[in-house]
Amino acid sequence: MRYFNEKAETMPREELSILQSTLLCQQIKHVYDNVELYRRRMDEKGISPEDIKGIEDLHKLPFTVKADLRDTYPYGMFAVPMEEVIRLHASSGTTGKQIVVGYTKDDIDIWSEICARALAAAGADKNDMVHVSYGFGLFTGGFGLYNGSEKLGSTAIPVSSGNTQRQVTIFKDFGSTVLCSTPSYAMHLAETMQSMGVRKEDISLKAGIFGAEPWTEEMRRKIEEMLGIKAYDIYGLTEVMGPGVSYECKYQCGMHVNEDHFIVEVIDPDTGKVLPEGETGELVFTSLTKKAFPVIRYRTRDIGKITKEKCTCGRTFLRMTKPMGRTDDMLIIRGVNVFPSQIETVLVERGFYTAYQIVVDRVDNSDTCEVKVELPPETSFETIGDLETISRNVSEALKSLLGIVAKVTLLEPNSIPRSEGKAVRVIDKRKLYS
Ligand code: DLL
Repeated sequence: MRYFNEKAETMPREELSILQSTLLCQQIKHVYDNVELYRRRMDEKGISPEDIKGIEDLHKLPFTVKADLRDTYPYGMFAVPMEEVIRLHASSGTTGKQIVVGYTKDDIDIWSEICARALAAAGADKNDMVHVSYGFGLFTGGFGLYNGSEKLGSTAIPVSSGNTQRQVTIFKDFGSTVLCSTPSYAMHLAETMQSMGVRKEDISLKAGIFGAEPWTEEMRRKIEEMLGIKAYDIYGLTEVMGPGVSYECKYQCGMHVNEDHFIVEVIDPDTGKVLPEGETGELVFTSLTKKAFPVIRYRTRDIGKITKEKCTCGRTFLRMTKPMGRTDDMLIIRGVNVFPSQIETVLVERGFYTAYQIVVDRVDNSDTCEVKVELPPETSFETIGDLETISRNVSEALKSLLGIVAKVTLLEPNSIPRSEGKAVRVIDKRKLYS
């Protein structure tokens, strides 16, 4: 059993609650004293830091939403003087202003530790070569896993994203053993390996740590098979820290939330009511130890659920499910709610594992949906003769399993552009008209 910090990761839950309560009280005082928005919100609700005596009082505090972080751009939510901030990162938001976050030296130490925990849980140690293909820059992925690898003492290979053939050569020549990338980029690397004639037996990869975008169990199995590795999920977001907020252990049954640094709640996204363990809703995080940019009850818009059931690995931290999507990712197609990840499940189960894109439009006031999917490179010519039947079958599966009417277009291998970071899965043209 591998832990990076056994004491913290296996702490009895009663002890953890006491620790969380102590840290929460300190954090609330810190934000009340140092961040105008938190102070104003609490004053408006008639709450003072003294009213927060422990985690049982968390629900009294107001939520924080993305707009709050945007409205205070760039540094309005920073809770320490700039001289204590040693690093900035920013969210990769495609709309509106970015969200800028800061870290003190202690914040970076904590972030490094939680990423080291994730690497250790995936079986990495000092002897490993950690190949980091997440982008290095304002995006948190690259530096997060890089810091984690250094903290663990393994050898970091900070390749960043892009130049995919070169990455395959590095696998072979440098002996990379652990790959850190988005799952879609891992798939692209696997395809590139195939096209270069490099077999999984020719490289030394044994594990991958994949996150930053939704991916399905079916995709996990495919990546594991193609690269000959065990694929682990990792979750996080810029606003809360970056990667490492939660991480998977070798039992791959949900991601352990680093509860000595974050409190997670699940709420009903419509009413804001806190939901009981096991119910699906929006994930909300409070940072307990982060000093430069602490968030209190931050609404992530990610949809998931949590369980406190004991995990065979011995870690006591509760587990969250792989987020199935974001509240703002959910497509409503002719009134039917569907997440892109559900479409991915249907496709991968039917052998379409490489790349796909969902194009939603509105024609004559009615929603249309086209699922463009690439044929796998190994498709034989006999099958190609029957393209129409294949697309009809996939279309019927989408209709019967998800209730959506979609036109399925089969494309030649490699016709959908690959992303080096987060994959673009959905093109919703309806947004252009609103
Ligand atoms: O994606 C941080 C990260 C880097 C996580 C590397 C894991 C690995 P942002 O760019 O701010 O930060 O995007 C955060 O990505 O709210 C989720 O919607 C999504 N996301 C992150 N991890 C997962 C995951 C980084 N494992 C947003 N599964 C989050 C599904 C994920 N979605």
